[in-house]
Amino acid sequence: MSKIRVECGDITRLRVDAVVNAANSGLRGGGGVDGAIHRAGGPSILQECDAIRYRQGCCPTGEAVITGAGDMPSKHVIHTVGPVWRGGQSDEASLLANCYRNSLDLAMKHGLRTVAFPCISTGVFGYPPEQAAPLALHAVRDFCARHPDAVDEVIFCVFSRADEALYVELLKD
Ligand code: AR6
Repeated sequence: MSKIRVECGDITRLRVDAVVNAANSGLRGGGGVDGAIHRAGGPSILQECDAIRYRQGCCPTGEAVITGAGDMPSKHVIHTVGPVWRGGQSDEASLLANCYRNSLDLAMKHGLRTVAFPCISTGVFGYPPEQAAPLALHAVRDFCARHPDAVDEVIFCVFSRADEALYVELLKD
């Protein structure tokens, strides 16, 4: 059984097996949590991202790739590319669910047992947080139900009190 909980704060400070990055398909770093992860982890993360892009090209929306975590206390970064919100009729929901599912799948394949997610797509990419949160939780619960021994703990690492309130309410059920 996996434990699912919410924590409010900077994901780069978490001592977990994997932090998930809300990346872009070029894997070149950027703003938001992506920028924070590359700043905190140092240049090795971008070097590994460059090597991945050289090997397999860009990371499509909904997919995930893995690197080390450089100078961060976590061990790995799972970079996933969330959908840009275009009003909700462009497959955003299933693409966002794929991010959570594929990130956990990658964690499972690498034997990583504690995983922290930011609120993927809800910053620069504009996905409404109140729609993203139940979807994220459903995708994670579904994965954990299908793979009960895969991970010990999934943390939703929110960055605002508003997002914290959303997840606290949803986790009551
Ligand atoms: N720890 C945890 N969460 C954070 C942190 C942090 N240090 N910093 C920001 N957040 P965003 P997106 C939250 O914009 O919408 C980048 O340029 C933030 O408050 O980081 O998927 C990439 O390169 C929000 O709740 O990601 C892409 O181009 C959440 O992380 C694009 O932005 C996601 O916001 C991806 O946009």
